[in-house]
Amino acid sequence: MFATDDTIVAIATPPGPGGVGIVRVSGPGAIGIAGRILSTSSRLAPRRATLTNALDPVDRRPLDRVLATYFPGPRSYTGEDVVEVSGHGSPVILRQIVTAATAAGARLAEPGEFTLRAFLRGRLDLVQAEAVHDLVTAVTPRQARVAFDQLEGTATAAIGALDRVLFDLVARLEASLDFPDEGYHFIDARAAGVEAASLAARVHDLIVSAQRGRLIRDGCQVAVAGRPNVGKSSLFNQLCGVQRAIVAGAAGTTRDLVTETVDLGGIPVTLVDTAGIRTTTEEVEAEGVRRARAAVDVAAAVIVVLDRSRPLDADDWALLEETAGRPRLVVVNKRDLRAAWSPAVEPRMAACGPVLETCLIDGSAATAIRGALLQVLEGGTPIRDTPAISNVRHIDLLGRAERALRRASAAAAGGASEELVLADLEEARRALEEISGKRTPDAVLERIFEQFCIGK
Ligand SMILES: Nc1nc2c(ncn2[C@@H]2O[C@H](COP(=O)(O)OP(=O)(O)O)[C@@H](O)[C@H]2O)c(=O)[nH]1
Ligand SMILES: [Mg+2]
Repeated sequence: MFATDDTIVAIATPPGPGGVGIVRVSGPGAIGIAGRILSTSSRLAPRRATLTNALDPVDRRPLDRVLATYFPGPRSYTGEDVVEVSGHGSPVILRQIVTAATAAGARLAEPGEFTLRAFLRGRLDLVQAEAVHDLVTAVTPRQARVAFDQLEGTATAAIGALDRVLFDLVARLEASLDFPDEGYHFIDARAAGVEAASLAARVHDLIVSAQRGRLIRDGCQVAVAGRPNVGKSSLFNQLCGVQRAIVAGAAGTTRDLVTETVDLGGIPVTLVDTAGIRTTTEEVEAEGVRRARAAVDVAAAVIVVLDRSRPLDADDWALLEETAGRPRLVVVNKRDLRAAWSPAVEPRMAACGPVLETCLIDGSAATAIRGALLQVLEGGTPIRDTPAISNVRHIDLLGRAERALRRASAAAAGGASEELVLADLEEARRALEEISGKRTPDAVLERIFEQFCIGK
């Protein structure tokens, strides 16, 4: 990757004007560079805000009145000497301060490089570094909570607890191999297999709860589908809380996909309003219908909207059939109008899962729809506490650990040698260590940190 022994600089606050803007300098040269870009005569006192001026690198005239804070390593964010300069949030001034710092010997930081250094210097493990990114980019309070807990170490602790048990198991099995003649077996392959199986079950439980964590971290897509004019756009708008999609009496109004992300019980849900699905020969509408079907195909859940004031037709049944077996909410709309049919007496509707009857001309049904949709997304059991794991990279690696542990236990049960069982246990350990960053390939590190913004 990049050098880790030089001094880096970047604007840490978002682009554009703001109340305050912060330039962050980290590395062995931080304090020396601060001395050259600031007008303070004395060295900055550690962890104290010092009121001073930032100087123009060319004519040494004051650029801005700033507060400078020196965080000596190793007890700083990056683990190195850090100086933060808070000026007025003017992009021009902040850029000039950065230029002054580079003229004084700093290098422009790459995205995520401050956090990468924190990781490399052991201030954070990889899971916590990833949590920093999740916290910064969270859009719902619940995402922020999960990320903050992980930054505080919940996920690290959960993985660490598994790794300790596994480490102990591997150590005992290795000792049995290394000292076969001592007359004392620390543990034999068969017993190790039994322990591996129970550990696999613990990993599995963690994966199950992590799937729900993932829903909070990554959110999901929900498509609103149905025939033209049943009230899809009305439902979409009410869930969004704004008049986002055009609602009209004419059939075939919505032609392209309209999307909006909403906070549904802490889960960032991207709702997709679609064109009414019907058989049509009109070119633009037909394309809309194709896009609608594609959106339905990729969505995590589908809301199928039906109109109670008109008899169900072949298009309705086709959609119900296509979406059967998927996480789905069926909304039977226009209950204020005279009913042409009723879900209660329509025998084929019995197998449709949750059905909600609504009137969507006012907002009165929104709460009920949100509640029903949340239930569909959570798979029946509400996500109450904050799951320890939520990141798909961690979930994949936990899966790899679980498979290796199951292989170890199956091999041991089949009478395999200590060496063979050990190989699978080692593989499980490697997977856990890749999560925490103890043993993570550089390419993976690069991929993780390049998602960060510059200055973080
Ligand atoms: N009476 C009645 N009309 C509704 C209801 N929901 C939607 N509408 C009307 O039905 C028409 C089509 O609604 P829209 O949301 O555009 O349906 P879409 O084509 O499925 O997106 C509009 O004129 C809406 O005002 C309802 O519950 N009752
Ligand atoms: Mg519409």
